[in-house]
Amino acid sequence: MSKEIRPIHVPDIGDYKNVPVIEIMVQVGDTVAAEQSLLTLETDKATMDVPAPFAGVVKEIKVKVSDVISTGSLIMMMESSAAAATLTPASQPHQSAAPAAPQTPTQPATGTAPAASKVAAPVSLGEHFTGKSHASPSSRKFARELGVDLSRVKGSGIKGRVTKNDVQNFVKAALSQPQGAGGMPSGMPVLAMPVINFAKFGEIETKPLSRIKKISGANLHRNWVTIPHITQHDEADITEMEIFRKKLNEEYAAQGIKITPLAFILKAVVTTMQQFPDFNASLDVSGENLILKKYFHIGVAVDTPDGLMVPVVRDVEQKGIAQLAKELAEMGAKARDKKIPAVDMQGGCFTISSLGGIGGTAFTPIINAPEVAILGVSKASMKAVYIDSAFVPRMMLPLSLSYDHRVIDGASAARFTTYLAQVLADVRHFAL
Ligand code: CAO
Repeated sequence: MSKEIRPIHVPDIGDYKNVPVIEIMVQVGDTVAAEQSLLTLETDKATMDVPAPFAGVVKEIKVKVSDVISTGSLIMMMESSAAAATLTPASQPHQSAAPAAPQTPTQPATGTAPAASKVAAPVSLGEHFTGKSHASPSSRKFARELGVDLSRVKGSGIKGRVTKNDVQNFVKAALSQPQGAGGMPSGMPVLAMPVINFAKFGEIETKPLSRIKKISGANLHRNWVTIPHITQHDEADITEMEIFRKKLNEEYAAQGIKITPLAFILKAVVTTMQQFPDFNASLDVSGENLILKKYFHIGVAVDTPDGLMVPVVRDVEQKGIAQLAKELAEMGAKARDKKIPAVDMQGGCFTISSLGGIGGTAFTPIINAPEVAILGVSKASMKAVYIDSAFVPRMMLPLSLSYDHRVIDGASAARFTTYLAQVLADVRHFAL
């Protein structure tokens, strides 16, 4: 049987031009059947698979994910046998509808694409309106075969598209859930959230979550369920620090710099991290090693109208209080104006979440992985503190340190907050 290497072109896809490739389903060397999906394209409305016009072996792939292609573009070279060389009628490009819906009507051939016409005659490309979860037809089929509910799979493809790999990873993760004796899931099963029609109980309004909330929500959820959190609470006597801060504020007012307690806390945290290097670390992917960092970049949670953002102040150990105060104010303003570039939110070693300007006495901040600890700061207040046989009024600052118990022991955490409180009580420690 004679073999022949033949080009595969994009068949007629109607009026669509420069359509991005979002998934390539085959690799060089793969043997494919006629009609098997080779790659998926996505228009702004739909996805469509380009099927193999004949059975054969993939010899060369001429495009990659994100390339844009149109009718007639060369996508692959395939070796066919003489027997397989005849195009099957089904190899025409075809359009299809949403996964839940059956096929849409076939589009007429345009006959305007000479390259495509070498491979395929009239066209009917499958358009898959993907509903809630975006996925190519082949990924949907794959998910259906495995009984996977696509709405539960997080897509890693372009625009959050669910790929076959995502479906595979979802199944792997499900199978690796801890099993008890007899292969039964251990412990209590996690119940699915009930679907409640709130309108039954009174008037409601539906407000979509902001983009920032959706992104931070997914990260917070992962960190909360995968990191064993403990929160250590303490109080720092910042009476002297506050006297000094007010003096500094008078000095720097002319330069327009406002110094809040946060600048001191930032500096005190880094002074403490220098004494406790395990707090400036991340677990590596194997979970068997700690990566210790020699730089001190601190993330600061900023409350914005669209949700929480965590810009990073770099090289805190090299900066003075006034400089830090200036950067904090600029960073907060930029975050609220949505002008923080992504790069300024990367590389943090530790995070501070300060609710001190608002109120509260303590809270449980969620660790910002891959960091191993986060400091929550609540509102300082005057308290009667028993010192040298008498109650004296002192300004006390509440601290809440959440830490990853896989990396940090409770005793280390208590030592960390104790030392941090000492540094804040006497900021001359900054100079040590
Ligand atoms: N105790 C008492 N007063 C405090 C304080 C504390 N711990 N921290 C700040 N203050 C005071 C400041 O001195 C300032 O007082 P004046 O207006 O009288 O000068 C006032 O509170 C407001 O401070 P601020 O909040 O504007 O400034 P900041 O430097 O303390 O904080 C920033 C900056 C960006 C961290 C803050 O604006 C912010 O967004 N905080 C919220 C962070 C958040 O949402 N965390 C939760 C994350 S988990 O969802």
